[in-house]
Amino acid sequence: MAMQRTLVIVKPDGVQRGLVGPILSRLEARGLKIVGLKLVSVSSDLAARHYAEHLGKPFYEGLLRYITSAPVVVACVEGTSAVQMVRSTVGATNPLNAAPGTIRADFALDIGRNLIHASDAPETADRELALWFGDGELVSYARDTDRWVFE
Ligand code: IDP
Ligand code: MG
Repeated sequence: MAMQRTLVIVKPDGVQRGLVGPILSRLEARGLKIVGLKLVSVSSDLAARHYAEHLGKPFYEGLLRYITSAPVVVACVEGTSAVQMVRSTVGATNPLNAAPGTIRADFALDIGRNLIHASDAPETADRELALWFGDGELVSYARDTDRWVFE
């Protein structure tokens, strides 16, 4: 299994509701390693670049208003197959369809307030990480617990 890095954003509702800890805890508890972390007030330019694939969709304007409405917490997490690991821990886009035990099922009700973003493919992760993190903001380090997480 290949080591990957992926982008996680605790959206404004997650920060406002005091769920940064519980959300990041679930990823940490799985064994994923945080290698980048910061609080960001999102500019409309960054929001538009991040969500460029959704331009023209009915929910696009509302989505940009949502993501720029209050600070977000952005993290880069690393682990084996991290992209898929994180997506499956996050759950389906609509909390209504998210499996119990996933973050969106356990903490959210509305597709327009679904708490968290996670990159959907390795190429997306590379593009998004470059968008949100500058040179030197991601930190490579060893964890003493790694031999208890990885065979
Ligand atoms: P994802 O976040 O699970 O990858 P996408 O389809 O990429 O889902 O949509 C990006 C974000 O746009 C969603 O997380 C959600 O915040 C918002 N969104 C998607 N579909 C709708 C919708 O039908 N109504 C309102 N917001 C939506
Ligand atoms: Mg998406």
